[in-house]
Amino acid sequence: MQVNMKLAVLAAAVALAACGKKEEAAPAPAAAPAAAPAPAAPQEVVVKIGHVGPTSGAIAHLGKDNENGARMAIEELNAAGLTIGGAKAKFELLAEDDAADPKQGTAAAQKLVDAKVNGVIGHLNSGTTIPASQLYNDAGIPQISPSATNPKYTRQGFPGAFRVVADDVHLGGTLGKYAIETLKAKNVAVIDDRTAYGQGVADEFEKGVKAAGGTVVGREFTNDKATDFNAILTTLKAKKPEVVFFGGMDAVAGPMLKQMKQLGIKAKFMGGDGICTSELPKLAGDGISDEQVYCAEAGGVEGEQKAGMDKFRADFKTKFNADVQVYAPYVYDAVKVMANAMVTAGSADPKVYLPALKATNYNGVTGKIEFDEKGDIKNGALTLMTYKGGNRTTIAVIR
Ligand code: ABU
Repeated sequence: MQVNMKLAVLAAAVALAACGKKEEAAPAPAAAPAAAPAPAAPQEVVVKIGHVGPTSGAIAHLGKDNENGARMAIEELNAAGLTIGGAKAKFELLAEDDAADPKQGTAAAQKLVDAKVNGVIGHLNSGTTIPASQLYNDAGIPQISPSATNPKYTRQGFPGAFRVVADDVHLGGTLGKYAIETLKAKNVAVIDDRTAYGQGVADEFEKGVKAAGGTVVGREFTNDKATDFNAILTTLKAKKPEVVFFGGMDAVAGPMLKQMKQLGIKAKFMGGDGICTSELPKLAGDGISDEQVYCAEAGGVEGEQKAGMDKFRADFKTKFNADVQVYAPYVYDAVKVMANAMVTAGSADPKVYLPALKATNYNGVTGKIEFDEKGDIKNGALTLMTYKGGNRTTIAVIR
């Protein structure tokens, strides 16, 4: 016990002495803090580009056409080895299907917002593009539509909303004037599918007809999933129109043409860009005859610029074993325009590259792309077309 006590006292004394020594010790000279190494520049920046179109449903052929345009651009961007702000850029495509349905459109948009995409190309339809644009705007994500033509999209005051094609005011108005002044119709009938696009372009067509001195003898509507038009076509037949205009997409226009033939309606058939596809002759079967259908693509090139578009179409056919439907080249250019803005700004951060996107001055396969203060393409073109021998044939490119 005693030994133990002695040891305990000794240990306490040693500990105290050590403490005292510590207190007495002169403070060590402060070592200069080592300079923090500068953060290394990232070797690679991953750029997520969202794309949305209907890759299922009745117009899946158009959604796939658009998506393939995006795919082609992304592959070329990666092959080019671009750098953004000194880092090698790796572009990734996040492709979503909205089935041309407004509700599925906002669900797809939310997925892309949650995935923190750097920008969005799409959607294909006006009816999906407009509600989705609210989500992208709220999230500060720039969006370029390659094909939605309803004017409302760029008239909401969203700073990040852009469009690389002409709108329905231009499209419908020009076609209305063409029906009266060139096709020499006096009486026209109008049908629309009640979508944001179909109803809008039909309204603009009506205005164009009336402004050119024509008469709208009947207006009927259907929907974008309908297959039976006998009732409305029979009503319109009695009014003897020389032209029937349809505001809607090719999947509805095809069967409508067949039924017009079955009912013996000999009128010319007109529509906007939604029917002006490579697929229309297949969808219409024997319901389409040469120079019966007139439509317009909401863009176009002429002169020296045609070579670039022709090469794109040939490359697309080789790569996907499919003809361009309508808007693949516009999607392709939209992706390149967005990437170009990121390279120019040295950042894929939407806040940083948005000013460069607004200031775009880009020569693409679809021609020169510059945006006006709303985000619409400046000096947009239209390509008037008809069908001969089952193929789209260009009549003229007009501005
Ligand atoms: N512009 C024709 C097809 C897309 C849309 O605007 O709904």
